[in-house]
This record gives sequence, C-alpha cells and structure tokens, in this order.
Amino acid sequence: MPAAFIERIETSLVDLPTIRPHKLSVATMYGQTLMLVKVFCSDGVMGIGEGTTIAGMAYGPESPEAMKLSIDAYFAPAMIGQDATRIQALMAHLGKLVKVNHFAKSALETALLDAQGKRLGVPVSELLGGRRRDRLPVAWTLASGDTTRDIAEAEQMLQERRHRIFKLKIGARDPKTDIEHVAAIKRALGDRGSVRVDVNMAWSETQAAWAIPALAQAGCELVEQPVASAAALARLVRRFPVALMADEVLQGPDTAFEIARQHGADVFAIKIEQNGGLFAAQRVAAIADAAGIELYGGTMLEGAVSTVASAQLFASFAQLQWGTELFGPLLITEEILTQPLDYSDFELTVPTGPGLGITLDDDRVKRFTREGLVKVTNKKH
Ligand code: MUC
Ligand code: MG
Repeated sequence: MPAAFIERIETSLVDLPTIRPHKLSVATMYGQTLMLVKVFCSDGVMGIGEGTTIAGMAYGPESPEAMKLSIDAYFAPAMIGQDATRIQALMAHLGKLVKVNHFAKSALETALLDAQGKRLGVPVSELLGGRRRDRLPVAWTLASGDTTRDIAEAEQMLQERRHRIFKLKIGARDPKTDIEHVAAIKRALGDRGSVRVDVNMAWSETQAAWAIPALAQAGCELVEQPVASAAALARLVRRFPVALMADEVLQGPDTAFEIARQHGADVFAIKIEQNGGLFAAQRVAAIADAAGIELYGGTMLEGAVSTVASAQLFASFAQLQWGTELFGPLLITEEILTQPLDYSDFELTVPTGPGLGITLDDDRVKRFTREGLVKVTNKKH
C-alpha cells in the first residue's frame, strides 16, 4: 500500500449541554466539552478523533483545553509529513516526544485509525484484530441526585427498552444516605433492572469496608472504584459477596499489570482515553484476560466519535462479561452525526462502515464550536 502522509491537523472545542445535571462525587456536570481532532492526509482521506473528560479538570489531569493545546503545540508539528498508515509506529514515536497526555493520544490514535479504516474500506474493529460481536449491552447512569427522579428515569429507560443495567453515582453524600438511595432504587426495579454503583474514589478504606456489605445486601451487583488507592482496593477484593471494579487506577498496561499481579480487582473498566488509546486499552484487556479479571467497557461520557471508537474496540474483545456503558451521546441534548447511532433493545449497534463508520454533521458541530481559546488573565488580589 502506498504511504499517505499527514498534511494538516485541525482541533476544535465543542461545548454541548447535557439533558440534565449529572452528579458525580467529583463534580456536577451541566454540559460536556468535546475536543475534536481532524487528521488530513495526502491521499485525500480525513480521520476524526475525540478527547473528552468529565467536568473540566475535576476527574483527571487533562482538560479539553489542555488536550487541544498539546496537539496544536506538540503532537501536530511532530506528525506533519509522517506516514499516516504506520499507526503503531507513529504512536510509539509520539510516546517518546510527549509523556502521558493519554486523552490527547487517544484522540489522535482514533483519528489515524478512522483514516486507515476509510483508506482500506474496513471498520476500525477489523484493524484491531476483528469483530466478535455487532451489538453491545449499554448501561445507563442514574445521577440526577434525587432518588424519586432516578427511579422515574430508570422506569422510562426500561419502558423504551433502552437500558436495563443501571449505574448509580454515589459518594458525594454520607455512605448511609447513599445506601438508602441504592436500596430504594433496587427495590423499585426488582429483577427488571440490575443495579451497580460508582463511588469515584470517594470513600476511605474503612468507610468502604462498612458500606460494601450493605450495598451487597441492598442488591447491588458491582461496586466501581470505591477507594482511591490500588492497594486499598486490592485489600477489599473478595471480602464481600459483590464484585469490585477498578476504574481510575487503570492508567495503561503498566498499571493494569500491577493490579492484576496483586489480584487487585474482579473487573476492569476499560476506557480508551484513560489508558492512552485503543491499542493500549487492548493490551489492558489482554492482561485482564490472562489474569482471570472480567471486563467492562467504560466511558468518559464521550460524544459520538470516541463512543464509537470505544465500541469498535469492545466489539473485538474476547470477553465482555459486564457489558458497556457507552451511553455518552444520549446524555447530550444535541445530535452531532448525520445518522444517529442505533440504541435499541438495550444495546448499541456497532457501525459497520469504513473507519469509525460515522459522519459528523458539520453544520451542527459548527453551531457549538467555541471560538478560539478562552483568555485567562491573572486575578489581582
Ligand atoms: C466513570 O467514572 O466511570 C461513566 C459513567 C458516568 O456517569 O460517569 C463515567 C465516568
Ligand atoms: Mg468510574
């Protein structure tokens, strides 16, 4: 195959409202900012990628603005003129030039894979070893902060046959109040919906040791990242009749290996951005498989582009015991694709077209694109 060289890279920030406030232990979100990147190649092919995080810098070290800046100032100049078809080699080269910056790397790798898939006429899943499934179960997150409203929302999702797995965001209130909230929702749903929780690291180890058995008693089947440290999480694993899942502590293959080595989780929430891209996330999944750790397809509440990139990867996983939570586009009020994704019968259909298999609605995206970077001035005290 003749080489195709990278000619131009464009980045933009797209601010989109959420359908309701989304309350996590780290922050309440009222909107979502997508950092979109377009990689234009000499053969006329363009690939698109996305970097997204949660509530600015409340969740992790990279903000959408920082992703854009790192691409504009560091990644893009190093990529112009490079062979776009040698994705792994190019990403390894960038890895030497720029430390960490996992989210920006994931966005760029997504764009390169989208372009290569379009070039070869195959979906991204085929570039990742081949698809094993075309549909993915999708959980919904109940995070309005109000029990009654969450129950009504879950009932609506069940009725529409959109979701029957519910993840509850807890950890902002005291554990006792949270457990009552979880128990009330599980009581209302019964066997019609499964209930899981994400504490986003809010508890101390002793709080977790007290709260996890109560959650199990309430019918919760999975507890995600109850504590911040990997060591504390490992000490909690298998002490209670409920599965424990690692999320924030998973920051690429090295961290996955360490956690696996100490039997530090029952389940891994795999996120392409947090792990530094699709290939790194694939290696994390391989480590989990080898260690007998089960898999779940996680999200950074991404928009359509990174959601589909994740779906293309999860479709290729050997195991996906806990399904996915690829509902990000449904939390946003605006449709930014020319053809909306198919969420039906509790699952997402993985697009089959070349590359990611999606097309952005450029006019709609433009309406929500931020004009340049926000100017920050030093405040005088
Ligand atoms: C996280 O911590 O897992 C996923 C769903 C949601 O509501 O927040 C995210 C991030
Ligand atoms: Mg989580």
